[in-house]
Amino acid sequence: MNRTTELTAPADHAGAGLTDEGLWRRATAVLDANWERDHTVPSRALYPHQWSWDAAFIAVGLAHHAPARAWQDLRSLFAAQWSDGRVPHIVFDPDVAERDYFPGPAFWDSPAMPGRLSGLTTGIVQPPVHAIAAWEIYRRAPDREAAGTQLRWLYPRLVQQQSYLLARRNVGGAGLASIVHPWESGLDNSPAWDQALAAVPVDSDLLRRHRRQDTNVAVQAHRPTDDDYARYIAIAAVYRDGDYLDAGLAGRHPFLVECPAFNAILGAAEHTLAAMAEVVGADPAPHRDRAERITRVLVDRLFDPATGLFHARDVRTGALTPARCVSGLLPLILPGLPDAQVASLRAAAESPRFGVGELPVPSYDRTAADFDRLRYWRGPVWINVNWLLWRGLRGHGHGDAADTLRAAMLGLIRRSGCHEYFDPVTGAGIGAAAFSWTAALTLDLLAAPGPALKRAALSPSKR
Ligand code: 2M8
Repeated sequence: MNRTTELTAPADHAGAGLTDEGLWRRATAVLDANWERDHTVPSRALYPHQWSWDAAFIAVGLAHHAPARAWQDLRSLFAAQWSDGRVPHIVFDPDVAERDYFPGPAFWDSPAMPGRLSGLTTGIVQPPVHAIAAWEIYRRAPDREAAGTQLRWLYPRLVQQQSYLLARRNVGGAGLASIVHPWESGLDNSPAWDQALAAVPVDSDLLRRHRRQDTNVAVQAHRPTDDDYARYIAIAAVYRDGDYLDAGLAGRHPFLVECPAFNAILGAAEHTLAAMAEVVGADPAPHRDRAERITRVLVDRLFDPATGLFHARDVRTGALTPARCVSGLLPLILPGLPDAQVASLRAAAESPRFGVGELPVPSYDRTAADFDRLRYWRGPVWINVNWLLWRGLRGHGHGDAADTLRAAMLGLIRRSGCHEYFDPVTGAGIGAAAFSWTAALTLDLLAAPGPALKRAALSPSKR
């Protein structure tokens, strides 16, 4: 599938009535079409390079369909890890033209950076979902010995990734990682950043000098605004012009936020690394300690008993954002989250604000005055965060709620296709039509044990 056909592909609509087997075939077709040499692109139309957290979600799905590609995808990403341990949020494909994605390699200028090891990359990061992904591929591997070799290659790199985030990004000093750009959260224009971003002046001239490309291939009203983009470019330029150095960020960087979802994933990764350490012959104890510490600090620092949710903290002002976002539910993925917070998050997920039911949870409080059902991370339903929530509910023994959520996700994708995101009112697909993480996580959801699915349809011979 090429850039122009993806947004109109008929195969991605009219999926109602699809059998599990048909859905499986559709999802694997998306992943096959988006495979590029040694990695998967999120979407040929909108995102023609390799993205960091996308690669992790994609690997979870590839583990069911093409395990060798799952390992390869993660290895391609980690081959571009910087010497300080950071895993870049985009690894650019040198064969893709600069004009096909903005901001591309020329803007990030990473070849000039001393810590870069190989490849053209950005200098910012995304949530570290990769340990969870690697463990998922490993535990499903038909050949555990070969998979163990892959784990031994990845383990020290995953440890370095965590060390970078826990040490250099501990800007607030409490033991949580700060993000230095909204793109680092993966939830780009989430209302969680509105207050912190309001302090960043909009320089409209930046958009005259740097042309957005996303609105050439996607509907403007479904994407971040021009003001958002002007701020994104300004913040990225400040970090780039400081050589992507993290020392002294507290005094000089315009955007510093502790995100509950990013830090929950960081803690869950430590928990997973403890299991991995046992396999590769390393000491699991420091990972368990770190998982436990991150969980404790997250609860102390980002949980608001008044709302029953976790909230982002602006490190520059110390204030918790009032916005109730899906990121505030994701600490459920922490195995050691205390019962009180687990109960509170489940209640929030089932409340009218998020309302797991017919549809999965939206990215933002449905009852908020500025809930926007079409604009990217300000309302629409996204499958990756719902998949994390599903894992969290299952992990804490809330199998009934997890089953409801899984049925809602699969029902939506069956009806509307492997879209990038979905209208939280009608369920219509929005954004890229053949989106890799939606396809990948569909495979994981179909393969999971659960009441509603016809298991026979998914036996390996029929795949
Ligand atoms: C979106 O973000 C990129 C910038 O990184 C963009 O809008 O161009 C987000 O949805 C992010 O979470 C995702 O990783 C990326 C690629 O799918 O697209």
